[in-house]
Amino acid sequence: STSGKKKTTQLKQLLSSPQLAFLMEAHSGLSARIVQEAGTYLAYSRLKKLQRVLLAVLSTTSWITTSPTFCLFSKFLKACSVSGFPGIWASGLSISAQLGVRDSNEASWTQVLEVVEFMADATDIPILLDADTGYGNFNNARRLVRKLEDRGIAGCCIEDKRFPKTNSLLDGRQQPLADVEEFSLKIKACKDHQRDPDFCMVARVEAFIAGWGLQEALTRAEAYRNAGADAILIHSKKSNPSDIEAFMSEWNNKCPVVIVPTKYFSTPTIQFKELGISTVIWANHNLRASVSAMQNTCRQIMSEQSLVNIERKVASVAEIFRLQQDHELKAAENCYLPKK
Ligand code: SPV
Ligand code: MG
Repeated sequence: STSGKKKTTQLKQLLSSPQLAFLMEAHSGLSARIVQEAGTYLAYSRLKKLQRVLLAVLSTTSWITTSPTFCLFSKFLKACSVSGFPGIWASGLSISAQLGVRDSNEASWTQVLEVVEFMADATDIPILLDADTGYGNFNNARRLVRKLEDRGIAGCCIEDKRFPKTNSLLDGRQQPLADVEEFSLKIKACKDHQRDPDFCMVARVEAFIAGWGLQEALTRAEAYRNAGADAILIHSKKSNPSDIEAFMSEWNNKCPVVIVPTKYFSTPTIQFKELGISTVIWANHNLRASVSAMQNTCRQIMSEQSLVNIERKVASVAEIFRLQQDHELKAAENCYLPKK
C-alpha cells in the first residue's frame, strides 16, 4: 500500500482514531480507483487548468510543457495535493444496482465477493464491505470473513436484520430485526474466526430504521460491542440527525461510531465531529452520479444522433486508458515481450 500498512490496519486505525474520517462509496473496480485518486485528481485538474491559462497567455505549446519550471511546478502541485479518500464503502445498494438487481440479496454472496475483489485489486486503500446480514447465520458470516481476508478486503459491516434483507431507506417496508443474542453471537463467531487481528467487524444497528426507540438501539449496540465489534454503525432515515444525537449523548464513546447521513444530508459535517462520530460514509453518490451522467448521455446521443456535442462532456478515451493503468502494461510489454 501507499502508507506501507496493511489495509486491515489502515481501516482499524481510521475507525479508532479520534479524527473524523470519511469513506466514499464505490461499486466496481473503476469507481474504487476513482475514489482512491480523488485528491490527486483534484491537483491534476488544477494543474491542467493552470497549463491552459499559461498556454493562453504565452500561446506557445512545447516550450511551457517541457520547460523545467513547468515540470517543477507540476511536482510541487502534486506534492501539495489533497490526498484522496482514506477508504471505500463497498455499498450493497450500489453493487446490487450496478448489477441491475435489487438490494434484497438477489446477487449471491459469491457474486458480491467477485465485485469486491476487483475493487480491492484496483486500489491500495482499505475497503469496508457492506455485507448485509452476513448472508445467512453465524456460520455463513464467519466463512465470508475468511473469504474477504483472502481477497484483501479490510473489514465488513453486518446489520441486525433477517435474511433476505431489505434496503433501510425503502418506505413502508417491514424491517424485521434479528434476535439480539443471535446477532451478537454472529459477530463473535466472525471475530473468533478472522485470521488477521486487524480485520474489522462493524456491527450495524437497525433499531431506528425498524421503528424502535433509543433504548433498543443502545441495548443492541452494547451487546454487539461486548461481542467484539470494532465499531457500531447507527443508522437512521430521518431527515434530521436527532436519532444520531440521542444515541451519541447516551453512548459515551464506548466504541467508535459510524454513520450514513444519506437522509440527513444537509447536516453540516462539523456537527458530526462535535457529536464524536468516528466515520462518515457517503454511501451511494458515485452510483447516483453515474446514473445521472449515463441517462443524460443516452438521451442526448439518442436525440441528436451525433457525438459532436457529447465528446467534450464525457471523459476522453485516453482518460479511460489512464484509469486502467495502461502505461503499466506498456512498460511490462517492453520488459517481457520478445524484441524481434
Ligand atoms: C448501502 O449503501 O447499501 C447501505 C446504506 O447499506 S443504506 O442504503 O442507507 O441502507
Ligand atoms: Mg446496504
